[in-house]
Amino acid sequence: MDVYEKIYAKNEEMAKVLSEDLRDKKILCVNVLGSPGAGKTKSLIQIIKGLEFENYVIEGDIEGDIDTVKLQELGIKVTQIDTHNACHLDSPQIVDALKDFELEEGIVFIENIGNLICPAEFKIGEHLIMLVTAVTDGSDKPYKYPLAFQKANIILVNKTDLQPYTDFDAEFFTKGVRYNNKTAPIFYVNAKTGEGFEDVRSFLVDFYQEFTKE
Ligand SMILES: Nc1nc2c(ncn2[C@@H]2O[C@H](COP(=O)(O)OP(=O)(O)OP(=O)(O)O)[C@@H](O)[C@H]2O)c(=O)[nH]1
Ligand SMILES: [Mg+2]
Repeated sequence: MDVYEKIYAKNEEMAKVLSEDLRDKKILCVNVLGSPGAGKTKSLIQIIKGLEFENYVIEGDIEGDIDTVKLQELGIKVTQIDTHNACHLDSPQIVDALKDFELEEGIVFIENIGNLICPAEFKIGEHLIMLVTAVTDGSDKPYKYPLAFQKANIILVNKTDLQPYTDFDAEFFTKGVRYNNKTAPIFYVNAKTGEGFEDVRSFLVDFYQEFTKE
């Protein structure tokens, strides 16, 4: 096993332990993936606004705390990880960041680094992957970044208010998603107004109920 394989295996092992530990504590962990600027932070704000759980957010960024400050100002419990140029978060970083919270039963959302490549390859203890894309990203993204779409459990297509200004083709997009992923529901949302987020919250509530039943 070369050094990269070793790092990868260690990360996977730690993710498994973390995910089981969180499950025992009835804490659902959601890994939020998406390209830079697709609307991950704004979507999280809309989701958390109407979600009656204890909610926690880990903000992953290459540099800076702009998103963390936004969430803090809204009274959301949030902590920051700066990866300093690394293109994805890993399990040891999450284990460390979770120490910043006094966790109760509820949901931990982890906003991963904005890209559709590496974050899809590294588990970080999540039970659910939420992929946020936007009409402005283009409808070809499932074809170009298949792994992220394959791994997603729920897909948000954001910025529907901008649809008239783009050539986003919903049929082509859905075909691409379904080629990789037969089951993930696709929700069209507008994080600017909150439109469409009711259904996203319902999905999460139902998922949480199933998750805590087992
Ligand atoms: N018109 C419109 N703008 C949006 C919508 N959602 C987000 N935005 C804007 O798009 C920009 C990026 O949104 P963010 O939520 O910061 O995106 P992000 O994916 O968290 O970005 P990074 O953390 O930098 O990767 C901001 O200027 C938002 O105000 C939307 O539904 N419609
Ligand atoms: Mg963000």
